[in-house]
Amino acid sequence: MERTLVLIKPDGVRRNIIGDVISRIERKGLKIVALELRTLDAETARTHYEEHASRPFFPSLVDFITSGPLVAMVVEGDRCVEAFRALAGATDPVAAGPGTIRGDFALQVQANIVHGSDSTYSAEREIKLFFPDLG
Ligand code: DAT
Ligand code: MG
Repeated sequence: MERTLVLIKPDGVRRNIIGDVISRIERKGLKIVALELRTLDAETARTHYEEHASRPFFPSLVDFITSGPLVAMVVEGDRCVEAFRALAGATDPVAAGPGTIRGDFALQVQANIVHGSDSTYSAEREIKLFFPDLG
């Protein structure tokens, strides 16, 4: 069964919409198989976003993702990488369609509420980083 890493980023936690995001995942028919509230250290944040290390927004992205507790989840289901990316909507929340998480709740590209792995390869790497004990 395919798995993906989902984060409810610190902006989503601060805005008290953990329940709404989880509800959308469950309504879709996806299964949460691991879940943890935690605050990332900078090194873990830099590893998680390593593909963006050379981008100008990288330092700000690391500050943002470590700015408070986030919810990390492993989500399982048929084509769940693609399915969750569709639930999340486009990276830029202004371009994200209504009915998507980012489209409904966000306005700024950095504070866009959720992360979802972009491929099964990324999912495997990210799940290992967040949940090293998961089989
Ligand atoms: P996604 O989260 O949709 O996979 P991404 O991997 O391209 O998007 O970027 C990771 C995060 O970095 C994204 O959720 C928000 C932030 N980000 C992306 N592009 C940005 C930009 N041009 N300015 C500021 N933050 C940006
Ligand atoms: Mg990405």
